[in-house]
Amino acid sequence: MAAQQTSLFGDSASLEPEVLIREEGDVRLYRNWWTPGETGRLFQQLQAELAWQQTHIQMHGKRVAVPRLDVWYGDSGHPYRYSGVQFDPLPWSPTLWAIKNELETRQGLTFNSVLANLYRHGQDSVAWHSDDEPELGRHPVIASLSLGAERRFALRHKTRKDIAPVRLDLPSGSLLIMAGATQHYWQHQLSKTARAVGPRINLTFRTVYGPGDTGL
Ligand SMILES: O=C(O)CCC(=O)C(=O)O
Ligand SMILES: [Mn+2]
Repeated sequence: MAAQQTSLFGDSASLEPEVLIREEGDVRLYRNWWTPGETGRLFQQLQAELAWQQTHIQMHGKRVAVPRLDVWYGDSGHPYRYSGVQFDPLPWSPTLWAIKNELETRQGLTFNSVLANLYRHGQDSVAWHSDDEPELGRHPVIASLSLGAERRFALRHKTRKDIAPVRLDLPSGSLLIMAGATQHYWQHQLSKTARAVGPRINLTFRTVYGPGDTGL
């Protein structure tokens, strides 16, 4: 029997995304961007390989631990600031570099940084926010990859009550792309859950502009 040819990019490379937001934003979901076999291997590699740390931010004058572990990787010279803290990226790890290249090849996009989040259990989360820091430029393209436990993600329009919020469980192996004016008009969150859930890794690939770069 002839050996079956397995695609480098899994079986879902040609699938069209589901469009989740098209009004005052652009959000698309590729549910099966990776095959289940790939997600298990990548989750284990990233959990072991990345320098997960506890980040603290300034909130109302107090130093507060964020409810998750995280770490920035990327090209040097592109620091990122939020909530009063500057993050200098670590040099690309081998697995992150491979994922970045696969993303760029398959989606025709380019990135210079990634924020990795590790949600250890159901009490880890990300509160409502927009990724609208000035160094992300006017219309950031953010590619968000999910691995591990399925968790509830939501988007809500900042001002318009006539546009329904979007809620969905992000499956392991999915790719969510937020582009256009999404960060300007919409906020997103990953809520806590009382369910017993395993860990989840999320990678948000971004382009961070420096003061000398055009594109701001
Ligand atoms: O974990 C997620 O799905 C979202 C993470 C996120 O929004 C962020 O890190 O800015
Ligand atoms: Mn975000």
